[in-house]
Formats: sequence, C-alpha cells, structure tokens
Amino acid sequence: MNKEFSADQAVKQMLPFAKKAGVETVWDRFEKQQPQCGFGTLGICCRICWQGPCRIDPFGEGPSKGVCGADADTIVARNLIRGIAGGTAAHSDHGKHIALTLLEISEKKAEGYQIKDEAKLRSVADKLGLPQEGRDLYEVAGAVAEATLEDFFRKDESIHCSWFDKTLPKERVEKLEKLGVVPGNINGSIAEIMARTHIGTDADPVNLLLGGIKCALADYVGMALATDLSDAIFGTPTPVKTRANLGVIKEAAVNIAVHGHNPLLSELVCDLAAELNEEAIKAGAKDGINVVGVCCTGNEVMMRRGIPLATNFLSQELAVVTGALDAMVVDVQCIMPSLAAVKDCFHTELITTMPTCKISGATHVEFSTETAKESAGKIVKLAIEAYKRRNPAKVNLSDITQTAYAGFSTEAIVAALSAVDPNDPLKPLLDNIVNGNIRGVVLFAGCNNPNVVQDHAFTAIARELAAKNVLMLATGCGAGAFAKAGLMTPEATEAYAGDTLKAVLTAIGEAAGLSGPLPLILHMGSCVDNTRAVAVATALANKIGVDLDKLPVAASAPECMSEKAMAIGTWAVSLGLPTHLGVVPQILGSELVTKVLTEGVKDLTGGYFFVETEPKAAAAKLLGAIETRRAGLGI
Ligand code: XCC
Repeated sequence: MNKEFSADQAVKQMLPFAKKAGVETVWDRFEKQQPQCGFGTLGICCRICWQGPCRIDPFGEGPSKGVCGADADTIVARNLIRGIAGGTAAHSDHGKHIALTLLEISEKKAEGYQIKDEAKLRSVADKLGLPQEGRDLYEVAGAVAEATLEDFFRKDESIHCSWFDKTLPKERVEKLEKLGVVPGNINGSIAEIMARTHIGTDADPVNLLLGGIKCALADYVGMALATDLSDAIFGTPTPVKTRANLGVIKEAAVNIAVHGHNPLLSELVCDLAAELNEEAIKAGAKDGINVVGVCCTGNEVMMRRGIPLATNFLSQELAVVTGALDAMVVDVQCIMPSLAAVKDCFHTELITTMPTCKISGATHVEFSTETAKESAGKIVKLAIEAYKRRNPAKVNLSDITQTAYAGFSTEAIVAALSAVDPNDPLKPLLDNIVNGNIRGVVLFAGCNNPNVVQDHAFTAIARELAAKNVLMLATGCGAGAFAKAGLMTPEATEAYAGDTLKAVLTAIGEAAGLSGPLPLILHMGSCVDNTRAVAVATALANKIGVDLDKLPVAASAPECMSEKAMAIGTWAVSLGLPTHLGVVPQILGSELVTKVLTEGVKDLTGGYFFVETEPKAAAAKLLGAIETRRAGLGI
C-alpha cells in the first residue's frame, strides 16, 4: 500500500488486516470510483426530472442548457440547496425526536428518561421567555417542548422561529430579517426548497441561493434546540478525561460500539450496559462491558459520560475489522451500508434501531421512547451472545489510543472562565483577545472525506494555528480526528501552543483546578453541537456590542462531506463567519454561484466561503481572515 489514505496510525495498522480478511473498505471503493464523474464534480448534472438526466458542457462546446432550459447557474444552485435541505432535514429530525421525548417526559410517558439538568431546562425556558412561576419541572418541560415544536410546525411563517431570535445577537437577526431569510418553520423551510427546485419553478440562481440560506438557518435552529434539549434530558457536559482511537476496543470485554447521531438510544445502552455488566463477566468477559463510540453518537456519549471514542467516520469499518467488536449499534446518519458486509466476515452483530434507517443483513431492534429501556437491554444481551461467538483467530486488536479531554460545553467553558473572574466570566477571554494573547478563535467542524488523507488537514492546520496563538474549538469528526491524534490534551498545549496562548490556557486551566493548561483544542461535541460555539460567539458579541461578523472568529471544515456539512457551512457564512472548505465543493460549474458564495455574500452577511486544500495555506488564510477582523475592530 503506497498511497497514504489516513494520518491515523491505527488506521494504517488495521488496513492490512482488512485486506487479509477480504474486507473491502471505503478506500477500496473510492479507488474503484475513479475517475469520478466530472459533471457531478462541477455540479452541472441535473437529475431533477425525467426529461433528463441533463449535463452542461463545461467547455462551452456542447449543450449550455438542460432540456427544460435551465442553465449551469440554475442547475448548480438547485443541486446545492437540495443538499442543504437534506442536511437540514437530518439535523432537525434528530432535534424533533429530542423535543418529542421531552414532551413525553413532561407527560411521564417516557420510562427510562428524566430531566437530568433542571437548571439547563429552566435556563432554556427563560431564554424562550416562558413563565415558570407556579409551574413544576414537568410543566416547564412541557411548555419548553411545545414552544420548540412550534418552530417545526408554525402556521404563520412570517413569525420567526423562537430559537432563532432568542439565541443570536439582535443586530444579526435584523440583518437577516432584511434579507428575508429568517425561518419561521423548520419543516416549511425544507419543503420550500423542494418546491422551488421542482422542474419549472425557481430559475434565478441568486434567489435560489437565498432560499438555501433560509433553509440553512432553519438547520441552525434545529441544531440549537437539539443540543440544548439533549443537555436538559441527559445533562450538560462538563470536562472529562477519556481515550480515543481503535485501541479502546478491549480483548477481555464485551465491546459495544454506539454509532450515528442521536443520543436517545445510546444513553440507555450505556445505562443497561452498566446494569448487565455481571452477565458479561459470567459469559467470560472478565472486564465486563465496554461501550465505545463512533462518529457523533460517540461524541455525545464521550462528552457526557467519558465513553471512549473508537473512531470517526472514515474508519468505522475498521472497528469491526478488530475482530473484537461484539456489536455495532447504529441509529441515524453517517452509517456506511458496507458495515453489513464487513460484519459478515466476523462475529459482530450489526444492530439497526430506527424505522428510518435499516440495513439489509443487520438485526433490527426497533427503538421507541416508550420501550427504550427494553430495546437497550435486548441490544446489550445480543452483544453478550455475540461475544460468545468471537473467534480469537480473527482478533486484530490495535494498541493505539490517546488521552482526550472532552465535555467543553458553553457552560463548561464559562465555568472554567469563572474560576478566573467569578463576577465577569467572559472578561478574561475578551481581554486576552483584545490584547492579542489570543489572536482569534477557529471552530473546526465537519466530516472525513476520502478525497483527502483522513485527519491530516485537521491536525496540520491546527498545529499551524496553535503556534500562531489561535484558540481552537472542535466538533463532529473533526473533534474525533483531534482526539485520536492526542491534540485534545494539556500536553498538546505544552507542545504546540504559541507562548501567549499557552499562558492563557494555563492560567484558566490552573484557576479551574486542572493542574495544568486547558487542552489545545476544546471538544464541544457532535455536529449538532456546533451551535455551542455560536453561543460562545454570541455572548462575546453581545458583551462588546458588535455583530458576529465583526469578531475574529472563523470556521473550518477541512474534510467536509455530508449534506449536513453543506447546511452548517452555509449557516456559518450566513451568521457572518469566514468559512474554510478543504474539499472543493460541487459548484465550480457555475462561475456565478461560485462568485456569490466566495465574494458576493460578504456584502449581505459579512461571511463567505473560501476553498483551500493545502493545509499550510489554509491555516494562513484562516489567520489572515482573523487579522482582518482584528483590524476592523481596531485591536
Ligand atoms: Fe457524519 Fe457527525 Fe460528518 Fe462525522 S462530522 S461524517 S456528518 S458523523 Ni458532523
């Protein structure tokens, strides 16, 4: 194997085992897809109606219009915003499940769930302007759930989503209101995209892109509510020390991986794993049950329970290739259908749990909030049974893991800062940004993508920015990349942070009772938790009385892949952030769309996309964007 597929040492260690076992991995399939379709790469293939498929000739020699007359600009814009709608649907469906669960808890119908963080629930109620006097906790929960669900179904869409208005700076809300892009109803915004991109409807690329922005902002709403309500139900994360990478899968344990995105089931799997631990020991697993995470369900349980993270998106198949994974339990999103074939080479149970996410060849244990405990128990028992079938000759354990600190919710960051200044927690952060000890903040988000070397750009960009005293936050598979690489540790701060950043992280870490600096990169959670970073930025913006597009804050998605990443990137730009993409987006077939998203949108929202596939250059451009913002603020 000459070509480098991944920067992850455990992946490098495991790929030869995959080959030996006859397992086809994502990288094998990626190779088989080469060369990938040039029309699709440029976004100029239209499959919306059955007059087509139609393709525009990018060299200007063949057709310049589809059968209906749509040109490259319309086709590219339509394709892009349909992707945004897909991402918004995925996130908000997750959020809706959480809100409906909160409603069931308030009606005392969801056995196995409770409100673990009453203070968070009450602060959400305050944020939404819901009265609490004379209401018990369950009544408050019911009111919060109803008000949240209203954001999905509001009849009068001219009224803004509550979670939009109540979580962003006033100036930002007004700016977006003037553009006519504030969502009033999440489901409506998704449906609107599907309607306006139907054959023979919206053919104005700029109007289409504005529709995409509105839908992406609905995505922001769905994510913000999913995060906050999950905190109320499962607890708001606080800093926790754990481990990451495939070496967390243990020989002497029943290993259960929870994979996907929604914490509703995985939380109960963790509870039931603890309850049924003795059964696993009786079955011969002397270390009992070992729950590990993959992708964002992994991030959810890592943030709240310190469950170790086995791996991120691109290497999910390799968790099975260890031969010691007894069950892979999946909920929704980013689950490779190939897992069914991989598990056939081993003893692993692949268990699907959601009616909207089944995989042929997997065992389906249907999950519902009423029967969640029962389903979780059944799943853990299936894992114990599978353990008994494990074939020692097929075990290829990895010895590679790194320490990782997770659990940096907005509240946890504020709590750490309070240790420095209890009366004005944001002041130490702000002062250090103003005096230049911290040049700015970069939020790393997004996926893995086999178009680039797994995890490489994340870690390379972060090392550059650390040396330049940039404070870094991370979510999703980006956070997974950093955790696996050992960059979410105080030791990484010592090794890579510039002098002034190191001094600030050390002062905060020591004041907060860690006997050393904060980790180099703060793990803020799963993809839906990107809104935690917006909450920090909004608090800073409100404190100094500026809009978000004035702050020295940028976003970076070096390996973006999913439709959800398209939605997140678009709302980041809409909220005013310079947003880096390390993978070339499928829009270059339209010069107009490319120009609008990289330049024109600046005049509308203050944010913009830029594409840079080379990590050093990307870091330099992120830093440049931060310095421009600093100059704008006169600091
Ligand atoms: Fe999926 Fe969230 Fe992307 Fe990872 S980061 S590949 S969306 S698991 Ni959100």
